[in-house]
Amino acid sequence: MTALTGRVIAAFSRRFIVETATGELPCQVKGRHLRVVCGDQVEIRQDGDAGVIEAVLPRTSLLYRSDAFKSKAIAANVTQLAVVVAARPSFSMELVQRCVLAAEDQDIISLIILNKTDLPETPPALDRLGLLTRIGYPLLTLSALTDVEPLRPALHGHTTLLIGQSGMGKSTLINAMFPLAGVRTAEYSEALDSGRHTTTHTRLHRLDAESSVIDSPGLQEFALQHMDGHALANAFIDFRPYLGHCRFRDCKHETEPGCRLHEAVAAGEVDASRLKLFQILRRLQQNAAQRL
Ligand SMILES: Nc1nc2c(ncn2[C@@H]2O[C@H](COP(=O)(O)OP(=O)(O)O)[C@@H](O)[C@H]2O)c(=O)[nH]1
Ligand SMILES: [Mg+2]
Ligand SMILES: [Zn+2]
Repeated sequence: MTALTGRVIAAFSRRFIVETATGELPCQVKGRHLRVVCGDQVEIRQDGDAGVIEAVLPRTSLLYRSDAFKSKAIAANVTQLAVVVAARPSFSMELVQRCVLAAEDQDIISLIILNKTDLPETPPALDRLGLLTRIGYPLLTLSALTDVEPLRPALHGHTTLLIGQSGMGKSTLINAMFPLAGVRTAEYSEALDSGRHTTTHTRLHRLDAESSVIDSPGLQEFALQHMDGHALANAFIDFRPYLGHCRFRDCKHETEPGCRLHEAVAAGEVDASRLKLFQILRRLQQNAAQRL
């Protein structure tokens, strides 16, 4: 038995692959209460050609996936979120913004990738993304079918979580950047004897010693319900210069007089659709809190 530390590079339900200094090891988790996700730094005890995860080291960030009823942690220690969109099929600007908000809440930087630039509908898609690029979010344009090289410099030095609605070209990007991704996944699911989990796993692909990409095929939506109204407003980085300057300290930025955010919208300093999204999300959050 040997004690080791390593990083979780594949998560299949309750089974994991951990990368250590000496190689990759299939692992299970000790006990029912230890929560382990892809990207975690862990302490393991190796026994032959398998291991047991005994502890999770402190995380710098943790992102949650959500559905109607619960949220579930999906990736730890992510430093950058990359949201993939494309002109066809059309993408939801609300979903892109929700992703970026979840990242802001964890102090993670965001990158928007407009894929399929070979499509003629690309210019209107670029226009729609202006809502976020005007605020300062970086945008990278590429065609994954032709050339993924423009993406590499943006990934350097980061653990990037790659997400996107289905059809945007996420798998095409992953396969172009990591040609062995499919083979490794098959190997892992054999090592873990969990073939039936291959479609719901999360993977960390290494680009180089300092850079990696986490891919989670099922990822549709991030959880925002765990954020309170204050955290939510702060996640809108374009609101930050105005927060704390409303007439009422506890302003909900709804219909209160002297709301500095409403003034900023009226003056054209903040986009009206951003304030509207904030109000929608805050109400969802309140409803979720009432259900608990
Ligand atoms: N025209 C064009 N099609 C692309 C590009 N990248 C991916 N696709 C196509 O978009 C479709 C969805 O791609 P896929 O990678 O499966 O998307 P995912 O659902 O996000 O994983 C496939 O038919 C791809 O061939 C691109 O750069 N240009
Ligand atoms: Mg896919
Ligand atoms: Zn206000």
